[in-house]
Amino acid sequence: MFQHIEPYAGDPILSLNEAFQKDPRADKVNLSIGIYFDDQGRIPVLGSVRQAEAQMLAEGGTKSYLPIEGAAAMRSAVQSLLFGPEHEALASGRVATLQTVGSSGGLKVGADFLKRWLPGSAVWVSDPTWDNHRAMFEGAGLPVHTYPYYDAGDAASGRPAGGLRFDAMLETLRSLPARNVVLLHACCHNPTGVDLTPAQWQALVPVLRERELLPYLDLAYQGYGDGIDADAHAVRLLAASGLVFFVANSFSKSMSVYGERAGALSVVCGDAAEAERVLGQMKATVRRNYSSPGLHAAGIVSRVLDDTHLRPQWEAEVTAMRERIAGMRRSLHSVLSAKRPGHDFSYFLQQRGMFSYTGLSPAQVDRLREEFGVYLVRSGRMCVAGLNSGNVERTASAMAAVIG
Ligand code: KET
Repeated sequence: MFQHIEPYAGDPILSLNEAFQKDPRADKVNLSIGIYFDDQGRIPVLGSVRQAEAQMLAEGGTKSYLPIEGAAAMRSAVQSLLFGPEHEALASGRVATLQTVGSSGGLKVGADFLKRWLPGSAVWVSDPTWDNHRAMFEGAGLPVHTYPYYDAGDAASGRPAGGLRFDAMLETLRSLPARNVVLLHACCHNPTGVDLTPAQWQALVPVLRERELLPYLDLAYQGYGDGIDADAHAVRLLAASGLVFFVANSFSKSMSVYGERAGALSVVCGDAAEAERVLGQMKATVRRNYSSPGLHAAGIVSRVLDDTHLRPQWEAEVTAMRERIAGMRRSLHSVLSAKRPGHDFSYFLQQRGMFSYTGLSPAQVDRLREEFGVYLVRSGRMCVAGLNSGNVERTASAMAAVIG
């Protein structure tokens, strides 16, 4: 029956993380998967999250199913978090929000919905993007293409790597047929750490509108760029511009609740009646897939966001995580600059969020892993959030050695 089945090559990120766990070397460094580690190298359980869980345990309650679209309290808390509590789009009821199984669940539910209701549309992702974007949208049966994004530099003209090819990106978007889907990282681009500036987001809006494109925002790192509200800038700008768009958002990183699978999908529609129909068909999509999302994730997220004590505590915890990463960027930059003078490492300071695109070749990445036990994704993506005061020197020395 199953003799013909091909072996699974594994996922480039998750397989690497598994290989790291099996590595017996005591001084190994995990800069592969997009997970925030604290200065002791642990994945923290935030105090705000622990308290929300303690509240839930004390209250008792049942373990019944949630509705298909998730918990009402979580859905409305997500809406306020993304759009700000007073946003017109919320007041007029034109945002359809579902709690989903992580933001991955949201991205895929949205992809299945698009396949059914915007037949013939293609999806355009940045070059490069998170590998799973292509896999998920192609898995839903949609063609996936790329638009120019990261500037790898040009040796001939001396243009350095690390910028954004914004003009080329706009030029491609201007050539797309109507109703094509444009996947955009709302902040902290994965894998490059290179984001659009507010002015560039502003310049993007008329192109999306004139070409009748459907923006699909992925907001997986809210709070890791400039702050919780600042990182929702793109969401709020598109909503204020009257565009119809999707946004999948994650709490995996912002609340450090990876395994709880806490995320949501919101669709900003033209009016409340459209939003109701969209929500209905999204529910149909979920029902025939995983039926309903998890209760525990909803309890954590809604309590942390809505409780007058837990909310500021969480905001302070997010700030501390963001600032610790920024500190690691500065340390890595200064140690590397000292070890390899004449080499430009300023990209570590300019790139935002959890990731830096190092420009290391796959061969250099392999050498880092094999010889020094330092794990990066083979694209050269480094999760800066895996650095700490105990491993940053050694990581910098290893990098300096492979750079040569
Ligand atoms: N979007 C982006 C851009 C992203 O980087 C991730 C996870 C997700 C969505 C999914 O998050 P969820 O936990 O489903 O809400 N990225 C890291 C982990 C992974 O690959 O699954 C990573 O890039 O390492």
